[in-house]
Amino acid sequence: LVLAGSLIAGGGIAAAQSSVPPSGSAGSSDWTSTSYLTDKDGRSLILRGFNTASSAKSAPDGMPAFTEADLDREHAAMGTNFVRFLISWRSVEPEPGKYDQAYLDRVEQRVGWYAERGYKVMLDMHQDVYSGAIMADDTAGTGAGPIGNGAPAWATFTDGLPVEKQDQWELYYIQPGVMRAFDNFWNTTGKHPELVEHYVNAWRAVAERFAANETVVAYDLMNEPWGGSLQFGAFEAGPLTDLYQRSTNAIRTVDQDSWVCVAPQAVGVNQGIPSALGKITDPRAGEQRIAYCPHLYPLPLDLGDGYSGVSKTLTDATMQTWLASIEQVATDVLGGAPVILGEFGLDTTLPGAQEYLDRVYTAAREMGAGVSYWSSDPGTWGPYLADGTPTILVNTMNKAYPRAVAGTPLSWSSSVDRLELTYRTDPAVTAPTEIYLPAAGFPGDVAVQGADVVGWDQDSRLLTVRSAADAAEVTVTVTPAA
Ligand code: IDC
Repeated sequence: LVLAGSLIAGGGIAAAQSSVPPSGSAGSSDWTSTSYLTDKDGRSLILRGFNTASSAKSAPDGMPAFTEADLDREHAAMGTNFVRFLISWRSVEPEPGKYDQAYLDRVEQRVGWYAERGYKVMLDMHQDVYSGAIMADDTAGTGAGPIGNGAPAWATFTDGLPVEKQDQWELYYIQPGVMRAFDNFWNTTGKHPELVEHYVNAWRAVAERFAANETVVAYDLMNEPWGGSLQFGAFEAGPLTDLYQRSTNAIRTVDQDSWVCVAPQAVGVNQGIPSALGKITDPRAGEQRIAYCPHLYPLPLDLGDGYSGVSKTLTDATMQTWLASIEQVATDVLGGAPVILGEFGLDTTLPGAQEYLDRVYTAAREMGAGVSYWSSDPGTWGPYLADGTPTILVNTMNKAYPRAVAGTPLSWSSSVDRLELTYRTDPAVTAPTEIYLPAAGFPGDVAVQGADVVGWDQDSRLLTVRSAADAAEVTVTVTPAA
């Protein structure tokens, strides 16, 4: 991402960075987030899945080119339990104040596919470079143009400033017309206070539809926020935090239980720079349900290098600062929010790709973070090429993991034929702990230590176990039966 490179290296926004609060602890590798998203039974969820999909961004009907058969293949081959499902403002609110219920029907149908297979869904209000309407073309009238996606055309005000063709999509972010569209959206120009209001109300319309839906567990309020002429502290602690608070308040008027997920400014923070996001207060009765869903895109990988040599050294350094930054926001700012790594990904054919994937999944496991990989779209970044050939992602994803834990996970690990999970029990949770075990390492019966087997279903590959009622802390070990 050249843009991040020039912003970071150029120091043009160094002044804004000084308003970033000092980092708390130094991102120790044994950091475990203190909280998890929970299901209706109160079990902690460990979420693994994909972003589905980039193909939705400019589709006229707003739907990804991802069929129920594609989901079946993913489910059988990788045992995923989570999706970050892309939705868009232009599809939700195609005309000011008119919410497209037929679009929400289509989203609900897809959510139904996931529900049938036991998944949890996070709806992601996606945008890249504001809107498809930043450049005139035959689809720009709907906001579904070929460059950019997200906002409807009626909410796109470039004020006649130019948007020139760029070789890399990220570079559109600093085109004058795009900068102005964001400045108008955030009302930095003082001319469009109505736009954020519309955005907030669009979220309320979505939440109204999915409030009673147990499969939709989270709302990712805005993909990769960009502040236009406001950056870092001036943006994140200002209009971004404000939009998150207002959206949260609006969602809570119709939906008390879904998690609200917030992300930092993308440029810079995706590459490990600290965030200046402010606290969001959840008005719901009971525990806060605010989650933190940052992205991870180390600069060398984004520029097309593999995970080797200098690029690896720099990526490792990024990981260190990124972890510290994420921990600081989740713990100190958001008060112990669960973390979902909303996006990370790379071209899986690059040298060192396997090692990088393993490294990130290990970090996510140690943090207790959910993960949605970018993305399920066919190609070398995804699990399958266009002709259906699997990439290294399929085997990388298809690992044993606890999905729903009757308490708070303290640590877990797995190899091909062994899973170990330690958790603090929660007497209020009566549902069993659920563990996914792939066929490769667990072809037949299983041996379980530390808990009683409730069920083992070799079709769904789900093992359910229950621990002794009086145990405060439990370690469960699963291996293939001898
Ligand atoms: C990319 C798609 C690419 C598309 C581009 C612009 O892979 O085909 O042209 O978006 O819409 C992000 C974004 C995510 C990007 C992804 C990979 O959130 O939308 O998808 N990425 O570039 N941030 C960093 C990387």
